[in-house]
Amino acid sequence: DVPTPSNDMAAFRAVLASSRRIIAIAGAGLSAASGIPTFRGAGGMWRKYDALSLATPAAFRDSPSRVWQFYHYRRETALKAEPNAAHFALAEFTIPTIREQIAPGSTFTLITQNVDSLSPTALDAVLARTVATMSDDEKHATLIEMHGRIFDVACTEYGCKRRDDIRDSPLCPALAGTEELVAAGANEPDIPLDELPRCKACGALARPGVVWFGEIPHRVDEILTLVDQADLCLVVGTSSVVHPAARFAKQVKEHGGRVAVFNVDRTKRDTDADFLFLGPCETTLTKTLA
Ligand code: BJW
Repeated sequence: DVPTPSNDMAAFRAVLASSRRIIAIAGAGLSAASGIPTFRGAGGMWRKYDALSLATPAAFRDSPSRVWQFYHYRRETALKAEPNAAHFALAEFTIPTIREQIAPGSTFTLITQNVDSLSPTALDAVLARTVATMSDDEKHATLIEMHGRIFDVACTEYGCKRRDDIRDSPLCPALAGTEELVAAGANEPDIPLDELPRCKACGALARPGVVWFGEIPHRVDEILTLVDQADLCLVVGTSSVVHPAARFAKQVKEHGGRVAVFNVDRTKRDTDADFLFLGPCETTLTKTLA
């Protein structure tokens, strides 16, 4: 007896125009059209190992070499990727001076689970081709990368907080070419610890600057406040199985906000959806701009 969500784009645009505190929670489907594989479902990320069994602190303790090769492979893919129409559509919404679809004075915050940096790249590209400007603080406030960034290299030493955005390809000589072995599902070499990426400050072993299972996502206090205040939540290209992001839409719904889902398939969050736009988000989200 759950009501069927609407797919009426004109009605959605009216809700968008009248909402005051809007959030979008995005997942891997947002970057699928940019050639970045999703985590679950068809087109699994890494043939030999389950990607998700590598996204844990325990996996890194067990084999930093294996985990670094997995992330090196994904860094190389992300380095070549470019934002797609869905990244650009969301970027337009985050720039107050150019979004005609949202009322002046309303806020729009993009909370992405993606680590590929394509949303900040899209935001900079839209800013560069328009007369709009945004300070770094404004960008920081409107775009939250809750699971970190794949280009960040973070120190593992307790107390050393060093984190660098490094986009070198390869990140270090020992990782060169291993992406081909990963892609082929071949046995990976066991790279000695001292040849893996090291902290630029203290020389300790470094790790990918992403949030693994069991770790606390970035900026959670800020996110939870935004979720509490939101009167509209867009759920874009996420399977909504990973917490805490999985429950944001439900929380918005529970305090009387609306939910609009953009996904190629049905997901768990459809039960909370007032609107459901089934199809590639690079197509459906673009229609919201029309
Ligand atoms: C398209 C499309 C197109 C395709 N257009 N759509 C039991 C209950 C509750 C919680 C837990 C529990 N047991 C354990 C937990 C906690 C755990 C968790 O949620 N586990 C679940 C698996 C049960 N969570 C955590 O540990 C998190 N930390 C935490 O909870 O801390 C406690 C805390 C929270 C808050 C406050 C205080 C304390 C951390 C989670 C970290 C997740 N990390 C990863 C890896 C990041 C690094 C990396 O990239 O390697 O994040 S896992 C992976 O999943 C990645 C993603 O961001 C995340 C979500 O995946 P996503 O984006 O939804 O991708 P997919 O592939 O699942 O879905 C893609 C979707 O797109 C599909 O629906 C497609 O249909 C669709 N699609 N093409 C539109 N073109």
